Amino acid sequence: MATVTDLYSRIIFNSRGSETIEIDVITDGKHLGRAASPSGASVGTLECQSFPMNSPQRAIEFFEENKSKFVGVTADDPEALYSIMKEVDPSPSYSKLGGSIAYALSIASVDSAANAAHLPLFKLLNKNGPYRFPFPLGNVLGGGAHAGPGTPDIQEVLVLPIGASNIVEALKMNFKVHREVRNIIEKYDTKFTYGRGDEGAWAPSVTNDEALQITEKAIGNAGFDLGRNVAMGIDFASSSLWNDKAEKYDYSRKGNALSSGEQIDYVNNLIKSYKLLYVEDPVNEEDFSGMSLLTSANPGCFVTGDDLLVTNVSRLAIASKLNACSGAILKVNQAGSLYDALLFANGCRRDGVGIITSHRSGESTDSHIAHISIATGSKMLKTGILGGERIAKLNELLRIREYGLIEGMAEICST
Ligand code: 2PG
Ligand code: MG
Repeated sequence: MATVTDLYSRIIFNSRGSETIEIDVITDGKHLGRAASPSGASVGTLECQSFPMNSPQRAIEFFEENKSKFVGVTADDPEALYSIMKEVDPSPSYSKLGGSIAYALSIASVDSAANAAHLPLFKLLNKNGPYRFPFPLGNVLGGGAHAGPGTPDIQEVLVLPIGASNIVEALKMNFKVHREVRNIIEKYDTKFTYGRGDEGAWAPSVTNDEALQITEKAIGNAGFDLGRNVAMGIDFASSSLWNDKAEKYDYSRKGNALSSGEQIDYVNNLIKSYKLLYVEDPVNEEDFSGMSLLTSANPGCFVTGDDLLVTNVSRLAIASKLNACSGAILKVNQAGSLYDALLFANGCRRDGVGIITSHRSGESTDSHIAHISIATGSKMLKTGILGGERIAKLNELLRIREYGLIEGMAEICST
């Protein structure tokens, strides 16, 4: 067991060049743990606020005033750290401390404890396993809040290498499809400059339908069968499309708007046409009943809540009661601390909801989420596709292989 002896905080920059928080936790005077908080562009309304008064500087000042309270805590125990965070900031969503401090502090602590115990982080967080590799959920073509004008309204067209028998093969398959997507885009968008969005996905000037057709073709051109070797998925990020006043989904780049019922028909049709194995936030963040309709109509597809659930146990309880989700995004910084996120993961396993551990569009070069995905029994790990901050997580999976503790790939059948 490692005891926290020193803490340091600083402001660094994320992959978008925006300020974020990094914390160092030292245990027993010598073991360094370090973590930096990510941040989203399509943010759920009920997510933790990243910084008090939207100020990273204010977050650092508040942490520095209070950090002595964390000295002496057992760093191996996310709950012990959580209890002290709650004494410092009893608000439900860390509005005084800031979600970024809660994230960085809780992950740096277990990082340090793992170093002290000479254990990989996933094993510190889950002593007994079983441990399996999550399937990498790759973002190959994108638009929405992650890319500029002219790109699709749909935020992410995703691929999942379901036919891969090991993690190396899985990563290679995603990269191969991503390369093929670029080759095909050149035929659709003659002015394409190989531009990419926040997560490394290609960001061409094409319609939603073309984006899906391009990805389907790319899977074939890469030598894979759709739905057998590689499956497709979509993150609609529907809350970014939802116009509350008009009560419509505003596909402004395409130039039309859909009512709630039309959106559900559209999603159902896309699931059929492209054999989608995964749809994320297909309806806006308050539409639990729309999610229930999609979940019951599509037992072979992970109907997944991101902005809908915001990694929050109370939202999960509503969803489970209504059978609204077969998949749940787990983003530690939506919940705040690692302990909050681990409680959410326990709830998902209890309710039979598949866990998809996820990065944010604004990321650091940390790789902790690779370990968190294995410790929580996640079926998938969502990390964008390319760029140093995305590859950092995927390469960590390859290092984890060397421990010889992982028993193959996750079970992917949805229900
Ligand atoms: C999402 C994420 C990551 P953001 O919507 O799932 O892809 O985006 O971090 O911008 O919320
Ligand atoms: Mg999402």
